[in-house]
Amino acid sequence: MQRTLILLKPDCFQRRLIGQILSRFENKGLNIVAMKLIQVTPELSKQHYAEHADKPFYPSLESFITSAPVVALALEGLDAISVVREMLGATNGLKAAPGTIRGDFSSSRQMNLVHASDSPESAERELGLYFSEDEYCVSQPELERFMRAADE
Ligand code: 3AN
Repeated sequence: MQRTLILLKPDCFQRRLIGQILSRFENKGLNIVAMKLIQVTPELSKQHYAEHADKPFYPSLESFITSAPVVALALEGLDAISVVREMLGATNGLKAAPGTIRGDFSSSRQMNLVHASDSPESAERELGLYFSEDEYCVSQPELERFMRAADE
């Protein structure tokens, strides 16, 4: 089992797409194990986007991610990190395949609706930025036995 950090970004909040995007993760069989609505601060943005903090586009990225609330959530599931990245599609909504979340809802590189961790190392680091251990609610969903076999 893996955990991954998801952010439903300000464009998702403003466009009232949070319910629809959450449904796609629920429908896939991923479990929500932590979730909250927060305002990202400039400090948190710099930590989250540490790899981009020196790039010319960073000021625009920070201004966007701090412009409205985001929903931060932790999803758990088998191969959750790569499964969610596949569900999102390419970073640029114009290039994301139809059927992916960005392919279906975004026409932008910046306003691409959802962030998801891209590796186990990123997931561990990013989950630590948004959640403390006592914020996780782990339970065995009743439907689990209809979502996958016991030995999968
Ligand atoms: P992903 O969200 O698919 O993990 P990242 O981490 O490469 O993509 O990029 C995060 C955000 O940084 C993008 N959503 C976009 O807003 C911005 N970004 C990334 N690369 C560029 C670029 N070359 N020019 C402008 N903005 C960029």
